[in-house]
Amino acid sequence: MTGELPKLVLKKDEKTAVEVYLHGATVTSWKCKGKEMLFVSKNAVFNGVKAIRGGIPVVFPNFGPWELGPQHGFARTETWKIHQQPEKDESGNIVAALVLEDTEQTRKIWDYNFKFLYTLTLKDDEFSTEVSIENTGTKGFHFTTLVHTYYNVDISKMKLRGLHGCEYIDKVGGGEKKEEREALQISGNVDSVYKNTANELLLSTGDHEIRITKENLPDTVVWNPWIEKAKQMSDFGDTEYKNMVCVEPGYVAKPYDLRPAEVFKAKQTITCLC
Ligand code: TA6
Repeated sequence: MTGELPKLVLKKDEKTAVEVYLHGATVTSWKCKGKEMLFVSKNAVFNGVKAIRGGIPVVFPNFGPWELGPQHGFARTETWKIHQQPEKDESGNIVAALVLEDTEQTRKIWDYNFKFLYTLTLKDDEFSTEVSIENTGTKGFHFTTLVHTYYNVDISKMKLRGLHGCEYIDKVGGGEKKEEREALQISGNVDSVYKNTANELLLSTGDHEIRITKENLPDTVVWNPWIEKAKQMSDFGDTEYKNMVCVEPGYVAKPYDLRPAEVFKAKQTITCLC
């Protein structure tokens, strides 16, 4: 039930489109070649309060548990404003932008001034999300940010390449490890924070090859809840772990210190290669 929450539709043609809700600036659909590339749980809640379970939730100003506010920060549960309606650019791509600025509500839990501009660009086989975070106040602040991208996959066939040799924090098994595998496959609960990863990763979903390219997002989180954690999530089907994986580019291993008037820019580009 996607409800009546306001959203933008970026439509290039009958087989190429993106949907993004103002709630959390959450992209909930990227159709490429007529196929839905992103996973959204059939139990996802669209009540304008809870974070939408799936698509591309925006994590800011904190990745993970946060002593000041909700896990993964407030960006994914705030209502963003339309900065630019979807429109065709000179190259025939569809561009739209949403914006989130500090409010009385956000300042109550995190007393800083910011402007987060989120620009979406849809091309034929490629979709990018650009992050621009400006410190609009007089106080410096630190933050972590990440695009929490959920992909439709057959988990029994899924392979993720590009993390070989990276150091990572294993949040399931504990400790810091080094990735020895050339291609990551998942057969259990995985929650890993890979540090200083390559700017290009290749995700084989079982049906498609998706190239994940990132700029100024040095880290990559890989997550699948598997059986027990899937059961514990009310907004996630008990067996949905079989057809999703999260591959999440972010700036999360250490916070970024943003000085007054400074702008932090980052970008994720996902391309369907076949
Ligand atoms: O990105 C992985 C992760 O941090 C996991 O630890 C898990 O908590 C996941 O995010 C989902 O978090 P959420 O708050 O959306 O349930």
